This record gives sequence, C-alpha cells and structure tokens, in this order.
Amino acid sequence: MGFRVSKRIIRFSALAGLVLLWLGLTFVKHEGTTSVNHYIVDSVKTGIASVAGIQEDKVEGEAAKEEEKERLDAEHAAEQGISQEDPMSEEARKLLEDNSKVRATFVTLVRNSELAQMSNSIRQVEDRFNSKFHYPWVFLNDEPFTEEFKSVVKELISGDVEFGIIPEEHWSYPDWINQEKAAAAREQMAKDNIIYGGSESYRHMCRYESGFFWRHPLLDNYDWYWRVEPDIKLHCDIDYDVFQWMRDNDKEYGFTISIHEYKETIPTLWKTTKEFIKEHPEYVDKNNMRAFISDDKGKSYNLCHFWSNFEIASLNFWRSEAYRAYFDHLDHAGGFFYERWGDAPVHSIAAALFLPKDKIHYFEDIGYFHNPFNNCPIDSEVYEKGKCNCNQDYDFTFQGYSCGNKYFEVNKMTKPDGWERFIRT
Ligand SMILES: Nc1nc2c(ncn2[C@@H]2O[C@H](COP(=O)(O)OP(=O)(O)O)[C@@H](O)[C@H]2O)c(=O)[nH]1
Ligand SMILES: [Mg+2]
Repeated sequence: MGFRVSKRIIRFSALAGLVLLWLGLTFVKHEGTTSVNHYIVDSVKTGIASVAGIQEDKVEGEAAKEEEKERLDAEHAAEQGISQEDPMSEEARKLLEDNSKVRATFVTLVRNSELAQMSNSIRQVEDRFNSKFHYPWVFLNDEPFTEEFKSVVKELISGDVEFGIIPEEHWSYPDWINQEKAAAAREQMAKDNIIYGGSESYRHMCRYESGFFWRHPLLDNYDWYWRVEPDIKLHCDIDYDVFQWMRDNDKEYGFTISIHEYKETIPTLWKTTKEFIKEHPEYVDKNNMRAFISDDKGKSYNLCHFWSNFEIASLNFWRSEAYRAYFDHLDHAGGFFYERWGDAPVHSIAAALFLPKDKIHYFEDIGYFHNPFNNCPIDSEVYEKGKCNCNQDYDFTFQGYSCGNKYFEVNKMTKPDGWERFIRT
C-alpha cells in the first residue's frame, strides 16, 4: 500500500514537473520560435503523455488529426489572405497594454495646513473618477509634508502617492529681481485692495505653477496631469479615462471654467507678451486661438483666461521650447514679483497663441466647483448621464464675468439649450 502511494506521488511529481517545463518552453517558443524549441516542446508533450499513462499511439493519432486540421485551416486562411501569425504571448500583450496606458498623474501643490480641504477634494475625485482608474497622485510643497498629511491622503487615494519638496531655486527670488522694489509693490497693491496684492507666498506660488511644477523630477515619468486644488467639488460622474481621451483626441489643454482676470494684477503682461512674440513669431501657431484672448487682433488683452485651478493637460506643452522661452522672457521682466501675474493668464495666453485651437478642450461634462464658481452642465442629457448633483442655475459658463460665451463664439460651437437665461447675471 505504502509503495503504491509513493509510486503515485512520484508519477504525479514527474507529471507536474513536465507540465511546468512545457509551460516554460511554450513561453520561450513565443519569445522566438525556433525548430529546436518545437522539437523540445514536442518531446515534452510526449513525455507528459507517457507519464500520465496515455497510450502513445492515441496521442500520435490525435496529434496527426490536429496537424491535419491546422494545415487545412492555414490553407483556407492563405486562400482568404488572412495572416497566420503566432498568437501574441501574454507577456507581449501585457507590454503592449503598459505602453498604451497613458502616463498620467494628479498633481497638487498644497500646504500641510490644508489637509482637511485637500481630503475633501480627494474624496470628490476618487468618488467621481479615480476609484475606476487608480491614477497616481503627486503632492508638492515648499516645506516637508508632515507624517499626518502623508498618511491621511494615502488612505484616501486608490493609486500610488508621492510627495515632493520644491527645490529652493524654484521658490525664491532670482538674482535679477530687486527685492525692495518687489516689497514696495506688494505694499502698494495691498493698500489698493488688490486680491492677494500684499502676499509674497502667493507670488512664489504663481511663478512656480507657471514655470516650474512641470520640471519637478516626480513628474518626469508622466506626459499628462490633472491639477487639483484643496476644497474643490466634482459634480458629475466621469466614467471614461479623461487622460486617454485627451491623448486619443489629440488635445493638449483641457479646462472647465474660463473667466476675466483682474487687470490690476497684470498691467504689463500683454506688453511683455507682445515683445516676446515680436522676437519669436515662429512660436505662434497659425491656427491659434488668439481671438479668445484679444478682441482687437492682438493689440490688447481682453483678460480672458482658463481658470487654472483645474487643468487636465499635457506636461509636454510646458516642456516645449516655445513655452520655456516664453516663461523665461516673462520671468526676466519681473512681473511675477513687481506686479502679481497669475499662472492662469500665463498658461492661457501661451495655450491660446502657441497651440492650434483644436488642441484646447472645454470639458462641459466635468461638473466642477472652486470657490466661488461652478461648471454645472446645463445640457440635461449631459447632466443626467453624469448623475450630476449641482444646481444648473448656478452654472458660470454663460454668465457675464465668464469667458465661456466668447469661447463658444470664437470656436463656432453650438451653445446648449437655455444658455440665454444667463446673459444678464
Ligand atoms: N505649499 C504651498 N502651497 C501653496 C501656497 N500658497 C498656495 N498654495 C497652493 O496653491 C494653490 C493655489 O492657492 P489658493 O490659495 O487655492 O489660491 P486661489 O485658488 O487663487 O485662491 C492651492 O493648491 C494651494 O494649496 C504656499 O505658500 N505653499
Ligand atoms: Mg484655490
């Protein structure tokens, strides 16, 4: 009895070993098919059959039948002009899938003190989108993140999470800036009640978001990003992969809300931009969207910009020669410190001038709130499809201070039913 059991075990082990070997060789075969591999695989098949106690001639008979069937199939396929390549191996399929997966991440610049507000935003993004896609998230800060901040946000996010510190040279005064002049400008702007006019850190933040976040090494592995700020809301389900959508539809810059800038924050931004374009006309795309940012063919800026607290965009656009040169030009002019240039008009002017207009996309289906404005789909089909929970009467798109109407006009887009009711608000 004991003998019979151990014989069975030996037989089983040998069978298992050969099956494993066969699987291994099948993989080798897919990696690079050679006749030697075929030979070994066939030998192993025979081995398995004999250990399993299967009649050799039965196997041979079946193999012959199989071979004949394969030959007839191949003949038939050749007649039909169908190629008979080896089916793709699992490994190759996986590699292909990885390569086609969009290299994208959420990115957030945030202070430790904003943990509660940030948690609100993450819940919104996870519930409405990322619990289905699990994209990673990069957090950036001019100070080290606290352990509490790190552990709370990690719990909330379904993708990988990374934390980066901003290098000092990206969050400080370049040597050509006169810091006394900058301090005097802040004092004056605070007196004039200009929003964030007296804030030094806000200026570093705007300069960083304009010229540096996309240079952070933690973003090197990505082509796309979605910028998320603390305390935002997403009003609707997003059931498709927005990054893949951007890539497959050849878009580079996506927004939800557009608005007019406070002109006191950017007195010389347009003049400085025009100097740059004069020096570098080659960077201006011939199918640009200049009409969105200027009502007089470029003479003056109409203050329209995409609200950059939300952006789904290509990092490679900011990395381009045109944008780098534009940022350098602005940075040397000093307006991030002597005035209070925002990253929103800077990004928007660049996108409107250097990109062909069909690479910019308005996400009407992404219901979004950043204090105090909403993008809430007024098209009822879009609203219902997204299971939105916002009040359509509060949509900002066609209100007076928005630039949504201009965007639709410039791009000859059909406005959703009922847009007129917002005209006077
Ligand atoms: N780490 C860090 N983040 C900042 C600082 N100032 C602003 N931010 C972040 O930059 C973004 C814009 O700032 P926010 O206060 O929301 O400006 P607003 O949206 O223009 O009112 C937000 O994600 C903030 O968390 C700062 O001094 N340090
Ligand atoms: Mg904000």
